[in-house]
Amino acid sequence: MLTLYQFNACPFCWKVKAMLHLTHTPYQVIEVTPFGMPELDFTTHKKVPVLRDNNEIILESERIVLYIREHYSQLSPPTQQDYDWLQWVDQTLVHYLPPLIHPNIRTSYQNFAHIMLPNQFKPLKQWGVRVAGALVMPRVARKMQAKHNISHPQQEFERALQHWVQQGLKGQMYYAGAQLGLVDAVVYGVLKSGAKMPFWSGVLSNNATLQQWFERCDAQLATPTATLSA
Ligand SMILES: N[C@@H](CCC(=O)N[C@@H](CS)C(=O)NCC(=O)O)C(=O)O
Repeated sequence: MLTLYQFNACPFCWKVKAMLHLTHTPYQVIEVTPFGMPELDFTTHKKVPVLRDNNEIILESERIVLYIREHYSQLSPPTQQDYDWLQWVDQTLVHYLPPLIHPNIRTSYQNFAHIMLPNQFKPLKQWGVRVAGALVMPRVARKMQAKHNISHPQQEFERALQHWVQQGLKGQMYYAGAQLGLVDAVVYGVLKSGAKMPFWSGVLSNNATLQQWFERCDAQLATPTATLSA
């Protein structure tokens, strides 16, 4: 069985999970400990997601998505236009999430309730990790915001999603027409990573077409095909 090494909060990992769900591929999840990532001792790559398929170790979310398509689905290979959207997700869309989730210590602390798995650590450590995360992440998010020239995260995120609706969906049910596909799964997965956070309901209420597409994706992609490994 495939094993996905992940952080529950990681948008790149949600992208991979959406692809596994799209292709109905069973997998097990190992939640990686953020400090030192000891679960990844078998590789020098200290980033999640990592996918293990028997002896094969696949790194980097886009490569993992393409690997799943090739080995675990009947989906056609992506076109150049599909690749452009995958790039857009990694190089544009994903960068809005940290400043939206961690704009300040208070909101970051509240959002950590959705980021951390319940009972991920013993109670005192769970609280300590949440506090430490809420102290560190707003600073990290501000740095990323500056690096990617984001001035108004919410407005720019909503504009990016308008772009997806107008140029990606183009009035269709899904990106490729009537059929849910790889590009939908990748965009949906990244968005799903933030869907429990308060900012997300505001985004959806401003964009009915996005909301309808997201609900259609949810109906098909939210069902896990995973088992949680201890
Ligand atoms: N390009 C990578 C990005 C993955 C990535 O940045 N993962 C973050 C979590 S969202 C991570 O593992 N960070 C740990 C670290 O940098 O120490 C991919 O697409 O897989």
